[in-house]
Amino acid sequence: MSKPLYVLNGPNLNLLGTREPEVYGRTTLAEIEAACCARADNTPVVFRQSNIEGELVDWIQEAGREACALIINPAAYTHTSVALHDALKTLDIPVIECHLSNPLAREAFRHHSFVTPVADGMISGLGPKSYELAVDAALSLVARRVP
Ligand code: CA2
Repeated sequence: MSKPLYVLNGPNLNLLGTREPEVYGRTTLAEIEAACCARADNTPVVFRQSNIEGELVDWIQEAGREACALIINPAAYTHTSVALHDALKTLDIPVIECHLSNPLAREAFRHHSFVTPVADGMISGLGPKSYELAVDAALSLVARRVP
């Protein structure tokens, strides 16, 4: 079986579909997981969410050992976390940063990302569709790689 695609989600994304639907929509994280699995087709997907920065660091390190590629929506840690930046920088698999909203169209404190400089690409602003396009992007980078 092929190596899985890891999809990691940061703080508060477990609330998707239940709070602030005017900002983040009505789709739940479980529905986004199902859409990612369908989009990834034969590639298995490991889909996780944590509110804890260190747990996300552990999972990024795990992805470096186990995954073919990583998609990460670091949520608020996008704008604060040197720890996530440092962990992502150690990876030699494709990394796609993914956001539901467009942080650049929001408050100034969301305009800086510690993740973008250590990602291969970033997809944002398309709601749950951002995740599906991130799956396409990650798997196309995997297919393009020389083993
Ligand atoms: O647009 C995104 O995906 C974000 O990563 C979402 C983060 C935000 O801090 C980033 O700037 C952009 C926030 C996730 C919080 O999710 C909630 C979901 C439902 C209700 C409340 C928060």
